[in-house]
Amino acid sequence: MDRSVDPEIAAHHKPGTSTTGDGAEDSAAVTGADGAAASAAASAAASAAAAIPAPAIPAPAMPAAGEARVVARFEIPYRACLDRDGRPLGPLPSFASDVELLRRMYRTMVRARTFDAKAVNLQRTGKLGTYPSCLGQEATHVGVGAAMHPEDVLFTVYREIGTKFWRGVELYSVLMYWGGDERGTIYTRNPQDFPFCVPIGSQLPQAAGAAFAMQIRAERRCTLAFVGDGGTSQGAFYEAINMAGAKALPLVCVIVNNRYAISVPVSQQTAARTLAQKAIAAGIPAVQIDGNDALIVRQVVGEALARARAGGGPTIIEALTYRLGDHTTSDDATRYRSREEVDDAWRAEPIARLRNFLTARGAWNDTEEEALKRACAEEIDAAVKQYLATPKQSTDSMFDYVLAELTPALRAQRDEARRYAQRS
Ligand SMILES: Cc1ncc(C[n+]2csc(CCOP(=O)(O)OP(=O)(O)O)c2C)c(N)n1
Ligand SMILES: [Mg+2]
Repeated sequence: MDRSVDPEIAAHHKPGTSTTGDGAEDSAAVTGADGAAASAAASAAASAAAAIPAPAIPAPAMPAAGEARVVARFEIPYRACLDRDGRPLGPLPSFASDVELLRRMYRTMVRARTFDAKAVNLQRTGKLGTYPSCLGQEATHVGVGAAMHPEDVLFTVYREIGTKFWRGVELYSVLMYWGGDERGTIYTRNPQDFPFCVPIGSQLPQAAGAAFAMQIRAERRCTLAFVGDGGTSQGAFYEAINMAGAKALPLVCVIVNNRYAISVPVSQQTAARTLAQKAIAAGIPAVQIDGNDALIVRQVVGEALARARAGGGPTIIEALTYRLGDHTTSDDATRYRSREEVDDAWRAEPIARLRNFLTARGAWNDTEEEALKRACAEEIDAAVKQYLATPKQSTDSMFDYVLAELTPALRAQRDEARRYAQRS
């Protein structure tokens, strides 16, 4: 990296520091281990360093011969508001007295779950393409939505319909997308948000780029990016969080640890005890939370976004949840996990938990539950009708928006697609 030409870095460094440090100790540390290389590098960088000095590298005090001295320690806090039955674990955040907010969160979680079941049925009857269920993850998804500001930018993976619904994406659009129609990525109420992202991890460098743009433009808004537990093994994850840490970008990354990447459990994915700790190498604050507790999700994501908005840089939040359904409609999870494990996960599921909490406070009742279920069913039926009645896009649309002029190979593919479409 050429620090001499990067105004961002220049802005972050104090004037008056030098490549060899402020004091004798620093100087020894920089030139001591590899003196020749260090001084060659120092002289090569001398003119640049004169203009934009690099920061001093603090030298650790020398340990006694053969002994180790701890130079840094890290901790990953865990946070939750409610127990499995929806009982408060202690004093609640102030927004918990906003009953209307909590009722809206609950309604959106139920709406997402009802839609989810319908989408799986549509796929089973050949009316939808492959579909990834969000069953069991609704608190993480809706809690994030409730913490974001409308002007923030959202990058999801493929499951987070609860966040999308909260931000105004229509049920119809989600059906169109999973029906294979790109018009399902047109979000009229939140056009700055990105569509679902299927290539694992690839949304993260884009999210870091969007956050960088916000920083350069001095906008007071943030980027929020989801990633799965499996996604944190991708190089793109590390590259993105490294940049976010180095540049103090307004990026909040929520790792949805649903315990599986298709059939691979987290224990086979990584030797790390938490996924949150991956943030430490990037110099980013990290926290692990109960992702089935909508209150703590709303709280911790809200705090992280507020800090990012105020210029405090990124945060990584690992939300512990469980994928109660199959990976997608192309999967059969009974082949790789036990009935007992899934039954136990059902006892910690997020919707009953929030309903218990609201009911105990007199903020929800059975009549409202019935009315909500009816309203969801009607709304979903209307969206399905609209989706099924939408005329299919021409196969040309796959080619029309890729290049201004098609290459001969793409022209041949377009013509083949036309012939295929006429046959089917
Ligand atoms: C780059 C890339 N490699 C592989 C795949 C195939 N694939 C689809 S989903 C998935 C697992 C992702 O697991 P995780 O990140 O935990 O997300 P989850 O599905 O559990 O929400 C894989 C490997 C892909 N979509 N993209
Ligand atoms: Mg996963």
